[in-house]
Amino acid sequence: MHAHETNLQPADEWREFQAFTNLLAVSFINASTCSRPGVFETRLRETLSYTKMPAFVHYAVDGDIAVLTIDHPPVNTMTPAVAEGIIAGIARASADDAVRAVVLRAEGKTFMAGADIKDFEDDASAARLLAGFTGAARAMEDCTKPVVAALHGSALGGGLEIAMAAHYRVIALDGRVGQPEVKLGLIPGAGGTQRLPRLAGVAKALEMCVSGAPINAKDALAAGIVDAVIAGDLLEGALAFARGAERMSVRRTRDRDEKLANASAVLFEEARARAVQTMRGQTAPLAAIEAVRASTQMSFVHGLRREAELFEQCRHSVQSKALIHLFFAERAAGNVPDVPPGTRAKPIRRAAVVGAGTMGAGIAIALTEAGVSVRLKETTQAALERGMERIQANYARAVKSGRLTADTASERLARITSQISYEGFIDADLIIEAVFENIEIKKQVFVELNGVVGPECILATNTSSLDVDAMAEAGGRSNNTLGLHFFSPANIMRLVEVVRGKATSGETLATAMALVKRLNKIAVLSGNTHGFIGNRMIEMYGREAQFLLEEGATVEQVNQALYDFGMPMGPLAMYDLVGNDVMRDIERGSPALNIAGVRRPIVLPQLLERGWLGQKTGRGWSRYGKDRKPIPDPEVAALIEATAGAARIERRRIDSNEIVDRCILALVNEGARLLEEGTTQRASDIDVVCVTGYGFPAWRGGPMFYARRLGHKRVLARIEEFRARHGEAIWTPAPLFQTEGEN
Ligand code: 3H9
Repeated sequence: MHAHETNLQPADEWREFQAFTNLLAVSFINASTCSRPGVFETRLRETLSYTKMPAFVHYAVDGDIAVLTIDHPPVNTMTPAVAEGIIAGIARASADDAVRAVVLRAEGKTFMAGADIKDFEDDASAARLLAGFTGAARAMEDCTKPVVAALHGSALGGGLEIAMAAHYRVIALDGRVGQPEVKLGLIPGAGGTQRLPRLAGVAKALEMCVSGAPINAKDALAAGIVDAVIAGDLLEGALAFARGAERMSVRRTRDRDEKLANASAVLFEEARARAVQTMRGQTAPLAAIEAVRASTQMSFVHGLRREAELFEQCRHSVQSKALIHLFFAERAAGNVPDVPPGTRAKPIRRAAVVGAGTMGAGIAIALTEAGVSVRLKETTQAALERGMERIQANYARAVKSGRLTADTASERLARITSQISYEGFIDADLIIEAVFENIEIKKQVFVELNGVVGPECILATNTSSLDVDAMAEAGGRSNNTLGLHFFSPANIMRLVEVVRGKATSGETLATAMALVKRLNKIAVLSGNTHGFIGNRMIEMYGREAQFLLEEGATVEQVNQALYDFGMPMGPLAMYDLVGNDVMRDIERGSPALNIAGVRRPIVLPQLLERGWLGQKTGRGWSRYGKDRKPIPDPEVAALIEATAGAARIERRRIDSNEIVDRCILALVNEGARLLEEGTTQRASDIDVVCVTGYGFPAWRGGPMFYARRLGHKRVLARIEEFRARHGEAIWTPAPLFQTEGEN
C-alpha cells in the first residue's frame, strides 16, 4: 500500500477532489450531495447541459449488453456533450435490469482522439471539459455492471483515459493507444497518470506519459493496458468478451494498486535525467513524471488532484500554447484558400524520380512507403548502383531495427525499378527531378522530360532554392509543374515545401498537397522566390551569426547561445555540418544577400580558401575529431580577428541576449517580409517550416509565434535599435511590425 497524505476515507476524498474541481468547473457538483447515489450524475448532467446539443453518444441494446456508441466526427474528441452522453448511457444501462454489461465503442476511423484541444484556450471551457471527463470516468468506473471499452484506430490522451476507466478493454488489431499530451505541452489530465501505472506499471506509464509516443495493440496487451486483441469484427468480439462468464464482474482500475508497489525513486530520477537530456527545455515531461510519481505516493483521489493541479500549470504555460498553436498550424498548412476544397486531386500510382543521389533515393523510399511504384533514373550505371545500394542499406537498417518486417522491406524494394533510360516515363503520373542543384542542368532535364511523359503527368523539381518557373518553361507544361522541396533525409524529414509557379494549376497543387499528406508528411505552400520560405529565412540567420563573429563574439559563444535558446545546434555548427562550400553557394545565389552596397560576411571566403569546409574536412568554424564533437580552434579565432581588423570593424564584448535577439529577429523579420510579399499564405506556415524543417524548438511555437509572444512592439523596438547601429538595408523592419507595432 502507498502512504496516504491524510487518513480521509475514500468518500471524503472524492468529495474533496470534487470540491477542488468545483473551483475549476463552475460549481458543477454540490459536495454535500455527491455521495448520494444518482445525485452525482443528475447534477453533473445539469451542469454539462449548458446548451442543447445533438446526441453524440447513441444507446442500443444487444441481448443483455448495452452498447454505447460515441459518434462525434471526425475523430470523436471528448467534449462536455460527449461526456454527458456517456454518463446518461451508463445511468440508463444501470437502471435496466435486463442489461448485464456495457460496451463502449466509437463510430468512424478512430476510437477517441482525446480532449477537444480547442477547449483548452479558455479557463471556463477547460474546466467544463475536466468536469466532463471526471464525471464520465467516474460514472463508468462506479458502474456496478461490467463496462468494456472496444478500441479501434487511436485511443489517445483523454480517449485512453476514458478507456482505462472501463473495467475491461479490448482492441482491434490496427488499434493503438497513447498519452500524447506532452506533445501539446500538457500532461494527461483525466486520470491517465494515475490509472496507467495501475494497469501497465510505473516504468511503462512513465515511458508513455513522458515520450507521448503511442504503442500498438500487441504491445498494449503485453503491457496489461488491454485485456484482448480482437482480430475479426471488433463489436462482435467486444460483445463476446462482455458475455464471457468469468469476466462478468466489475474490476476497477483505481483499486488495482499491485503494480505500484515496486516503484523505486531511481526510476523517477532516471526518467527525469532522460527527459532533461532528450526533451531539452520542455517543462511538461517533468510535470508528467511528477504526476506519475504521485500515483505511488498518495491515494488514487489525491493523485487525481495532484494531476489536475499539474495539468492546470501546464495548460497555462506558454510552451503549451506554442505546441497547440503548432498542432493546428500543421493541419492548416494543407489548406490552399484559392484552390476550392472540391478540386480534384489526381491519383498518383506510378512515379519516376530523376537522380539517384541522397535526395532522389530518399524520395523514392518515401514514395514506396505510400504504395507508389517508382522508376528511379540515373545517367550512368555506376551512379544508379550507388543509389540502389543506398536504398537497400536503408531497408536493411529498418529490418534490423525492427521498424519493418523483411517481407515489407522486400515488397517496397520491389516497387523500385532502376534504369538509365526514360523507359516507362510515358505511364508515370508524377515525375520528381532530383539532380544536382544547378539551374542549367535542371532545365536540361525538363527539356528531356517534355518529350517522354504523358500529357497529364505532373512535373516536380526538388530544388531547394532555384527558379521553378524557369524549369516549368523548359518543360513546356507550366500548369502541370511545381516544386516539391523535400528535406534531407527525404524518407525521414516531415516537411515538404510545395512551390507554386506562376502557372501551376489548382489541380496540380491539390494533387501535390494530397500526395504529401499520403506520404505522412506536412506540405507547406510557398511562392517561387529564391530559397522559398525556409532557406531564405535561414540565410538571414546565418548572415547575422557571421556578423556577430566579426564584431567580437566567439564561435563557441554564438553556437552556445542559440543552442541554449533551443536550436538543435548553433548556426556555425550547422554551417560545418552542411558544409561551408554548400553554404557559400547558397549565399552567392541569394538576391537578398547580394544587394549592392550592403554588408556581406567576410570570414567565410577565408575559411574556404584554406579548405576548412566543416566536418567533412575535419575543420571549419571549429575543429572536429573522430567523434565529430566541435573543438574550439584558436586559428579560426585569430583569422576572424585579423579579417575584422583589416576591414576596420569595431570589436566589442557581445552578450548572449544580443546574439539570440539578432539571429532570431533576423529570422523573424525575413519571415514577416515573406508574409507581406505573399510568398507564404500565413504566419503559422512559417512556424511549421522552421520547426519541422530546421529544428526551431517546437515549444517556442516557431519564430512568428515567438515574435507574437514577445509583442510586435518590442520586436519593432529591438529591430530599430539594430537598424540604428547596423544600417538601414539589413535591419529595415518588415511592414508587419511597422503597422502592428502597437500589439
Ligand atoms: C487530452 O486528451 C487531454 C486529456 O488528458 C485531459 C483533459 C482534461 N482536438 O489529424 P487529423 C482535428 S489532449 C481537436 O487530420 P488523422 C484536426 O485538427 C489531446 N481537434 O486526422 C483535424 O481538423 P481539420 C490528446 C482535433 O486521421 C481533424 O480533427 N490527443 C483533435 O490524420 C482530423 O485530424 C492528441 O494529442 C483534438 N484532440 O489523425 C491526439 N484531434 O480537419 C491528437 C484531431 O479541421 N490527434 N483534431 O483540420 C491526432 O493525433 C490525430 O488527429 C489522429 C487522427 C491520430 C487522432
